[in-house]
Amino acid sequence: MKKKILFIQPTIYDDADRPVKKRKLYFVGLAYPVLASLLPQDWEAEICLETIEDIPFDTDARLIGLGGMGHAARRSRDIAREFKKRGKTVVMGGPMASLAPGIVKTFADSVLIGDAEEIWPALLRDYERGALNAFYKKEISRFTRPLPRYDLVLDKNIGDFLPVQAGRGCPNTCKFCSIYCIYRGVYLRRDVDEVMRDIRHVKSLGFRKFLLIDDNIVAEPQYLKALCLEIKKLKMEWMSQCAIEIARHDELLKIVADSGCYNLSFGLESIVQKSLDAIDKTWCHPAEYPEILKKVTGAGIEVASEMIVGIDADTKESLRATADFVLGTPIIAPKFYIMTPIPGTDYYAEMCKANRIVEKDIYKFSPSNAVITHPHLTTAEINALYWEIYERVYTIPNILRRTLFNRRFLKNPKRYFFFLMVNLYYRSQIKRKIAPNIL
Ligand code: B12
Repeated sequence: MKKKILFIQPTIYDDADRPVKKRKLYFVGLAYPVLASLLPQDWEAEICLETIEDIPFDTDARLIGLGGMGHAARRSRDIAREFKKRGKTVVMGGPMASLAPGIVKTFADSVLIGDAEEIWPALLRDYERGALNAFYKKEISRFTRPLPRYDLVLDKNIGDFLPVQAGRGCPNTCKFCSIYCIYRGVYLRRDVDEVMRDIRHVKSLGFRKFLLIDDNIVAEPQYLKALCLEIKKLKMEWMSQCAIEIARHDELLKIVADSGCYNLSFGLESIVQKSLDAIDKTWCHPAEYPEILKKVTGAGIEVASEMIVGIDADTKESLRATADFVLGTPIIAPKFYIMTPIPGTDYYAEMCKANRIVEKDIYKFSPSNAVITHPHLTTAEINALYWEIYERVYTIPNILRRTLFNRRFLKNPKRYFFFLMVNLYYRSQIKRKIAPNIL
């Protein structure tokens, strides 16, 4: 009989501490299809997407694989405990395991730190001979991998795109960012041919779209150019996230747009230069943001944004001005997060040292809950300003202006209806005081 592992992509808790459940899950992570592709022949794998599926706690799998992301790691902890009660072996990996392995080890039998590609087989061998170590870590020497096992998620109610990864890590050194604190500025990328193999496979499975889940697809502009010239031939559509740097490369921006990229997410973080400097994002200049956003949307790529509320230089005025700023730009799906020190990041170490963390239970950290002291604002003020910004940015007229009245609407009505649905969904979450997210 084959040995079996059950991978679980956990959901998160809502404010009433209930696991969030949905009918459809748009974003499927790539970790489990990758880990499943690296299993020896005599192993089989099952993936459970908890947001849309019940966890089969009575599984015949003896080994349980769990990931953990940010504050969602609390759900991973609770799932791990349930499986431990049932005598299963729980192995954990992913960003929280990599950043805070000591914490994660308190509820998992074994913790894989960093990338799994080169150490995962050793972990499985140790498990088979009953000699699992507490921690596993091996930096990858060359970024290459077999075709991900997408087949394990195809029968589930997922979005109309699959994840593909070209590169990993980011050369920027923003101290609050989990990716910088895991990869320390190292950027590794796969050969264009190998990435194209995955994208072609996604297309052969009947998908017209894919999500490049890279942390910063413009980390090496020449590489991105070579990749996009190949992607263009497939006549597919794709989206991704990257540094605003992309707007500084006119030719590249055009090539990216021509290759089918229709949406990029930018970490703009703040409109206050001092706030950006305080989080080591000195290379971003808010004064340039309007021009950058105009350029990217002008090239035919819609922009989603991520911004932070409650960095040290923020004031009531600057945060209110942030809402004005967003409303004055073509950003189609703006998102905000309260400044949170993620355990394991340099920012967390700095906040601990300065004794500024007021919430000692890290499982209470969330995107909508201020947990550190601030020079000008109380935590209650930050929380209130957070919802005030969201309320203003997500009024019905503002949503319509961004989506249906978008001047590119007629070019692709289906796309803008999709953005309209995303905006309305975020609005409904805001009304229920849930930090907007498509799980
Ligand atoms: C796609 C994605 C999502 C999707 C899908 C989520 C999912 N559960 O898979 C969506 C949009 C739903 C999402 C949501 C969230 N996300 Co997210 N997401 C990503 C993104 C862009 C790609 C993930 C991915 O597939 N990577 C590719 C795979 C191959 O890499 P990997 O996941 O690192 O896996 C490798 C290793 O880590 C390891 N590994 C991973 N898991 C496991 C498990 C086991 C058992 C083992 C052995 C090894 C292992 O093996 C893999 C191969 O080497 C990452 C950025 C990134 N670079 O990872 C952010 C990221 C992981 N997300 C992040 C966050 C904060 C969140 C949210 C908490 C956001 C929010 N505010 O609500 C939620 C949490 C949702 C949840 N239920 O857990 C942070 C995590 C920070 C942290 N310290 O944990 C990241 C790093 C983004 C960032 N720059 O901050 N996310």
